[in-house]
Amino acid sequence: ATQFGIQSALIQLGIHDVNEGTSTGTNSFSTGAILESYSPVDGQLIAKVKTTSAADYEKVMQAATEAFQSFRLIPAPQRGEIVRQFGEKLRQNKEALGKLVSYEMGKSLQEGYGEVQEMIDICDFAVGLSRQLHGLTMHSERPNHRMYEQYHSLGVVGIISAFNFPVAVWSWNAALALVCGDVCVWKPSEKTPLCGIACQNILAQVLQENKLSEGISCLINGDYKLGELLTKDSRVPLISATGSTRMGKIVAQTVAARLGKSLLELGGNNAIIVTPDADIKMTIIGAVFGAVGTAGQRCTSTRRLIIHESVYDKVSTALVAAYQQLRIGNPLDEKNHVGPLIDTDAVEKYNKALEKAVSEGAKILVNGAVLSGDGYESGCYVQPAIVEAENSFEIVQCETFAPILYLLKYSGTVENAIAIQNSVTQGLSSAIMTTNLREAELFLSASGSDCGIANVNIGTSGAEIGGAFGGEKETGGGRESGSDSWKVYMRRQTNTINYGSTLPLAQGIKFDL
Ligand code: UN1
Repeated sequence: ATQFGIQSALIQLGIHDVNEGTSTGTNSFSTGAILESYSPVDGQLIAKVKTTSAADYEKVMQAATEAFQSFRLIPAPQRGEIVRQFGEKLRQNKEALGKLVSYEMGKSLQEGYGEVQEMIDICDFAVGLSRQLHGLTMHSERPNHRMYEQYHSLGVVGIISAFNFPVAVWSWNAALALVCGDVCVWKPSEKTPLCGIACQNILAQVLQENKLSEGISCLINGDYKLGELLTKDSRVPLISATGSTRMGKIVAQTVAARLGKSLLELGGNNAIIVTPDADIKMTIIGAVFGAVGTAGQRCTSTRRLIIHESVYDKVSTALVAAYQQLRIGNPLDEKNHVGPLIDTDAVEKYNKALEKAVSEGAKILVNGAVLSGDGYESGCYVQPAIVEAENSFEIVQCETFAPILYLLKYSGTVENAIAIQNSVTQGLSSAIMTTNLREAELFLSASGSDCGIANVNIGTSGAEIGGAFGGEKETGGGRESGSDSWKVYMRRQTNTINYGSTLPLAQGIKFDL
């Protein structure tokens, strides 16, 4: 940890009591059991964290609900000013926070910085939005009536985030929720609690400087039981959860049972269709980054390549050659392309998936392996694998959070490829590589990709914050980040005003007394 400036990054981010247990948030409602955070980079203990007990949770929720009463009264553009200042602080802390993301989660340093850049971008977006929380006005069917709608703050937003984007996904939710006048309670993944503490410390500074209550943004650390408290809590009108489909189904049912709202961003099984007219060079770059970037641990990672038989050999040969160039190792060292998986459980799942693929009849084109020896002591580094498979294999239908790329062959027209692409339970991201306008437009049409994200001549991962992010089917249907995703963080009210001196009824109903 002394290498690559991690120690000074931790200090800059306010993570001091590494041995006693760093508090969860500066409001210190954290008296629960100690959680240890180990780095998948070198297997070292980074710091200990004091988790949130059930009693602490109650205090946090009281602080949040109380803070909401006044925060919702602050004009939206002034709330935007708070988010602007938060974006400024993120710019100042980009290097330290990016390093911590890389060290605690294991993604490459460039991707760690990229994640903080996504946070800065969403802050900028939210600042503009704070003056554009528009409703519509409608023409009333009654004389001397005016009708319009307005958006009001919703309340406490519960945010449950995953280890793979330990800071950005929270910020997509928090930046929008804050300009919308909501307060947030965030439960980060128990695999990346320090990233949560670092973000909380940065935002808490901004709140303090503006003499605002820290209840506006709260952090809770702990395991799924803490998540359960949050999802069952009727004081939380919206739960935004990112993670596995298994988790999402539990969250959705729990929140629905109390008729709360949920915003779900769950698993993907993302494919790139490679047509006979594809630009092969672009295809290889997009596919390799999509499959091995973040060690295959993005929701948007490329899992399947659906390649036309006429270009199959050319593409697979080029891919195998590209995989030979990959450097696997310490992600803080910028010469490496691929870092570790998050933990040894993930390594186990990677091994099991490869075994299952072989047992179903797959042919391995680039061997998977768990790396050992110098620099690989954490046991979390694996060799990205390429596997020739059939879409019908059970393992191809599942999302394995690891760098395993399945090559599938199609023949005939692009409709056949689209049918293969859509025949999985997930519906997050998709792409087509083609220079043929007809194929590209068909892919984006009503009979094309069934995913929330559909790209042309771009891979499946690396979306910008300006668009709505999310997907269909078992991906959960939620939309976060750009476009009009903000609407889910507010409650809509329809207002009709009669400025006449009679009371005409809608639908022409007569009711005379
Ligand atoms: C995720 O994996 O949960 O499009 C989010 C991307 C990133 C976000 C991924 N901007 O890959």
